[in-house]
Amino acid sequence: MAKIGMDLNRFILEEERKHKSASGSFSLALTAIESASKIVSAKVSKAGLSNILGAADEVNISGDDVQKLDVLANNLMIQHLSDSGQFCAMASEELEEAIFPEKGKDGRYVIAFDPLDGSSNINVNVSIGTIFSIHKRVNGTADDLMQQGRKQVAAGYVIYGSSTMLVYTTGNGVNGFTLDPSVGMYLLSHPDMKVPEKGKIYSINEAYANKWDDKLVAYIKGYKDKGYSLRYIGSMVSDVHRTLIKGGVFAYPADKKNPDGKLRYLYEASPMAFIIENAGGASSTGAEDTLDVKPEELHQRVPVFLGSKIDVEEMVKALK
Ligand code: AHM
Ligand code: MG
Repeated sequence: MAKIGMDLNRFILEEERKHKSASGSFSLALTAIESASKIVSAKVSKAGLSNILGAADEVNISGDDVQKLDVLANNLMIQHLSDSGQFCAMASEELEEAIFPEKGKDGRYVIAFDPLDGSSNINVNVSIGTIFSIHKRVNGTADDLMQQGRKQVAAGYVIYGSSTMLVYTTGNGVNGFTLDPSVGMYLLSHPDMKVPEKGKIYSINEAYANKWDDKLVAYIKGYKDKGYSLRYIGSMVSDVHRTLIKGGVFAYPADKKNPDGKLRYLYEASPMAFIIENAGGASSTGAEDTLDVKPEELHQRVPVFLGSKIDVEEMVKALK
């Protein structure tokens, strides 16, 4: 097992060496995400100062407003991913259509990402994150983004929290790296992460209970009777990160107003499911394993239930 404190770049290279046929292309793809996320992290940590700095520092000469952080994160991701030349197609929560970077014409991968998930939390200083999902190129069209979650070659997130962490999997265990801001390096802090088989926390926006179906209302009441705690940040990366470490269930179900829930498949539900399942947990839409969904639209929504294997399986069974 890799040693605690190992630098992410070395970790990526050592992983690459395990695959005899690796060309280095995949490592370059991951490194592009790493560099973009470091810049986003620096910007997020100064978010509270943007009004102050904006006047002197960040308003451009034509007098345009300081760029909103989610737009900035999106631009940074696009720039770094495009420059890497490894991606032939990209989809972002911020863009209606897929984009095809000129430099990535022969890129071997496609990527979907949410540059700054939970961005409504920026103003209240709550942790937010970047989520990404990588698949292999098939024929170089936007259809390559419409692959089942199970076919991901990598998925991960960066959480901009009390510290910045990058957590990712290539389908062979989940590893977490903490950014040491003094040296600007991600260091292995959470090797081989595992979701506890069962937890004591449920995480759902209970304010929508009057739009849920009766089975869900009854099931959540059961958690209270069993002594579970409720934790809901309203920032998926933070809620999933806590679920990965402490166990329990994170859910964003369908309700009477949103028959498919709120969260998007390509860059929210699918990568998080890949991470959680690779850490020994479970993930479901209520109807099937999240990783079996074959998406049909770029911004398709799906209901989400994920977390500890026993908790998720019991919940999904009870809701059927
Ligand atoms: P966003 O992509 O517009 O930021 O919305 C996604 C966020 C998730 O991070 C979070 O799980 C969810 O919205 C919270 O929604 P709600 O406020 O309805 O509970
Ligand atoms: Mg989002």
